[in-house]
Amino acid sequence: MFKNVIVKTPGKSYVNGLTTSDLGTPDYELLLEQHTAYIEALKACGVEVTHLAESEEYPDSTFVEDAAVLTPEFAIITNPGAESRNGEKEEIEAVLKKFYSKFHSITSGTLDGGDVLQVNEHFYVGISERTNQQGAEQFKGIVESEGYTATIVELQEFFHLKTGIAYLGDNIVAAAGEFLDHPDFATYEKVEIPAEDEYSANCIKVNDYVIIPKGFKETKQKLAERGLETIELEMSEFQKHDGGLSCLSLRF
Ligand code: CIR
Repeated sequence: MFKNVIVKTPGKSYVNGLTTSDLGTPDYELLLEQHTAYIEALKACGVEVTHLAESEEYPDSTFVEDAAVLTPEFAIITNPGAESRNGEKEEIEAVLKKFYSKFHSITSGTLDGGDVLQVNEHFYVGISERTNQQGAEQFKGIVESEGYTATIVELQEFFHLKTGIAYLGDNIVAAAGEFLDHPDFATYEKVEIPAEDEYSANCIKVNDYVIIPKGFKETKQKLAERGLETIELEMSEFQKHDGGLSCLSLRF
């Protein structure tokens, strides 16, 4: 069960942040509404929300997931691979000091939290545009020193590992694209997400609910068939900047 989440309001500078999509310029007012709804959904899942104020100097900093990876016992401060985002880790580390006494840091390469998927005592670490081999190897070494295990996964097409796969508990993953037939995920039961619904592969299981983006009926239906209750959220303004549901919070 998750007890806490950390979220951060997007600043006005969000609209000038990084993106690879051609979905247009985000509407700031709508973005804030969607962020508020995200927080309400998390509260409905029974977690305590730590809500950070916006930072105009970091346009992408609402995507707090990329700056840290959290376990019940320790925090790993990452080393975000985009230069304009690298400094985000400092605020997150300061905030996490209220919750953690044991810290590790990625220092010998780059790593974004969006490239890390945890399944119980095991981590999958994606090599992407943002996470390099050295960062992934250092991460693997850290978690192994703490009694966890890790697999490094080379990404072919996805932006981050969790852009295309989510763990939903009970050995079930939601998977899209390159993860549908990926040997590293062969032992999981799969909620298969078709190409046209790929955005909904980035969903989050928070206690008794799976939060999914709105507008993906088939994904909702497939989750319902497995007995998973969903909360749907409009995510259009985050999608415009390559962000999904997992990116917007640190859950622990
Ligand atoms: C970026 O390019 O860094 C942001 N615009 C999107 C980050 C999304 N984060 C994530 O998938 N974990």
